[in-house]
Amino acid sequence: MDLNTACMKTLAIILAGGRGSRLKQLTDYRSKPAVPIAGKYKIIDFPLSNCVNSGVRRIAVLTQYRSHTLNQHVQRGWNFLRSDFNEFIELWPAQQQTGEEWYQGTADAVFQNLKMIDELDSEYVLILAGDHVYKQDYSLMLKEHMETGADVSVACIEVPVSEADQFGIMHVDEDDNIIAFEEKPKNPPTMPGNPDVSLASMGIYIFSTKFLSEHLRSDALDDDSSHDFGKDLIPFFVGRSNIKAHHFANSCVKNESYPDVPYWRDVGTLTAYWESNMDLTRLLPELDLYDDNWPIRTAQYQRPAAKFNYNYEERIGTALNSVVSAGCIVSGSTVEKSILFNNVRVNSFSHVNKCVVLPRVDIGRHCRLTSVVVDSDCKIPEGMVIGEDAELDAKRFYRNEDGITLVTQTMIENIDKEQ
Ligand code: ADQ
Ligand code: ADP
Repeated sequence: MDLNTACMKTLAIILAGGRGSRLKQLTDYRSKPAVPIAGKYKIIDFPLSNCVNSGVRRIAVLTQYRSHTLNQHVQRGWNFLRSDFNEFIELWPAQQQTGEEWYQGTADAVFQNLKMIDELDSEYVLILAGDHVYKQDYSLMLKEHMETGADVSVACIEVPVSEADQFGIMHVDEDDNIIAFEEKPKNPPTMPGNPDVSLASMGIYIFSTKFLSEHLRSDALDDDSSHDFGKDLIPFFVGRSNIKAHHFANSCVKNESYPDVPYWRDVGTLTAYWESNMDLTRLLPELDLYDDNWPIRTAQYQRPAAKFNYNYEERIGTALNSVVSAGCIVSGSTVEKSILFNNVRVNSFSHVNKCVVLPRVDIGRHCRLTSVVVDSDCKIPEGMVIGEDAELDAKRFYRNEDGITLVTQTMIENIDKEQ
């Protein structure tokens, strides 16, 4: 089978049901794949764009936890594929297809949809997480999967050993056969000859459909298991099946400015979230969003262009080293090393520094915000200072050990009530 046909005969399943609780109150009302990122996107736009750009255009998005804005986003922004060309993006919410239970874990989420998967008559299944930021050409991973004749291919990347306890960690032999796999090990093993680095699973898997379907129905997952790919299914295959590691460097879409950096982020924590947004304000970000050859798509609404009102007397009213999205108005204030999502207002005499400001936020006059993540729809009252008094911030908002403060609408309302 040629590669084009193989891509057309691949079903991508995007697991988008998890909460991502380490993002704190940012995922109180939305699942992690629905978290806004990089000025105008949601995290799920990355795997979705990768699929479309790779030629894998039969896509099921499996949703469960707080999926309202995720559903809205996918329905409004991603409904352009043509079913008469056998291309689609469908939402597959948990719907108790196989019993009384909602999705128990990631493998169970796929298991509960096996009837639909079988009916689609696809040759391969590509399993993806809905909550990673990266650019990957899945067709290159599929090519390798076909060439090696593997039953399962697991995409992997080298991570610092200090972070390795957050991932599935593997050992491979010289032919990239996976010979050991442990999910989130307390004492992560390192790569041979390199004590600083471990080889981590990216939670991206390719299976032959028949193989996956047989094993999900068989006793690979007993009743006591957590029904999870990383915890149960992948370790089960080690030593039993032909399970191969696919190195992300072989299929990542390269940034010309950083040809040796395979960019991939699981923006799991508030600091990681803040940092990955901050990266985009650098002179040369590691993530290239301006590459026309690999566009990242999203839901687009009708919005006017961003506007900047300069106060010539006071000499303020501009944005420096910042990313400012459509519909924003920066008026008589300074925005520095920050990222403003759609429809943000920054009013006179305010200073916004190293902040991530989500859609529709209104920052009143005379505010000073430093290293703050402001959740969508917040109204920051006139004169409020955030990011300068750690103790006060910890009382009113969520402030983490790295000095990043998260401000949500509920937190602001609670301050109002106390006063
Ligand atoms: P984690 O990211 O910790 O580890 P998990 O929390 O299960 O795994 O999330 C994987 C994806 O599945 C996420 O996109 C999440 O939204 C989704 N998901 C979680 N529960 C779901 C459910 N019940 N229904 C539908 N979707 C659900 C995994 C692997 C590790 C690997 C890391 C890489 O298990 O081996 O190293 O990903 O980040
Ligand atoms: P968030 O995840 O914080 O809610 P979004 O910007 O995606 O961020 O907004 C959520 C929803 O708000 C969107 O799905 C859409 O329904 C609505 N929305 C946002 N901007 C507009 C707009 N300009 N016109 C119409 N609806 C909008």
